[in-house]
Amino acid sequence: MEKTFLMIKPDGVQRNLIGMIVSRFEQKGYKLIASKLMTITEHLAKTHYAEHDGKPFFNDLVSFITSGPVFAMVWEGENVIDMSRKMMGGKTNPQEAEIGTIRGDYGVVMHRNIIHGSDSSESADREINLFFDHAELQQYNKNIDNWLS
Ligand code: IDP
Repeated sequence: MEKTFLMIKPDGVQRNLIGMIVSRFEQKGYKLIASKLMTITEHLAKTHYAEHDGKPFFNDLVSFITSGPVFAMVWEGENVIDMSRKMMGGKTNPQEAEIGTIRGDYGVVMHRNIIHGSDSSESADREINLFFDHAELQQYNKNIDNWLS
């Protein structure tokens, strides 16, 4: 089953949005298989965002993402990578994200856009492995699974 890495950024944690965001993915029908509240080290931030190294916003991005705890999660389900990006808002800039999405409803500015989500299966694998040990990923069935496939 497809897996993705989602992370509520420090602004989302500070603004008490963890419960609401977890609820959206639960209610959509996705399965939470790992989560933790953690503070990202500078090294992990730079590795996670390596593709942006050298861009003008890179240093601010690293400072922001390490500025307080994040809530890191792994979710599982049908087409969860693309669908969670849609639920986040599709766009990086909350000003461009549709109302009804996470960034569209709660984000205001580009550099505080509440949530991160993997954008491909390669980045999902990479990011899950960066943030979680394999043993932290739970494998379990729910009776509701049959209603979601
Ligand atoms: P994504 O989070 O929608 O996948 P990416 O292009 O991977 O967007 O960028 C990673 C993060 O870097 C964004 O979520 C945002 O916080 C930050 N970012 C991207 N572009 C800019 C920018 O032009 N100015 C400030 N921050 C940016």
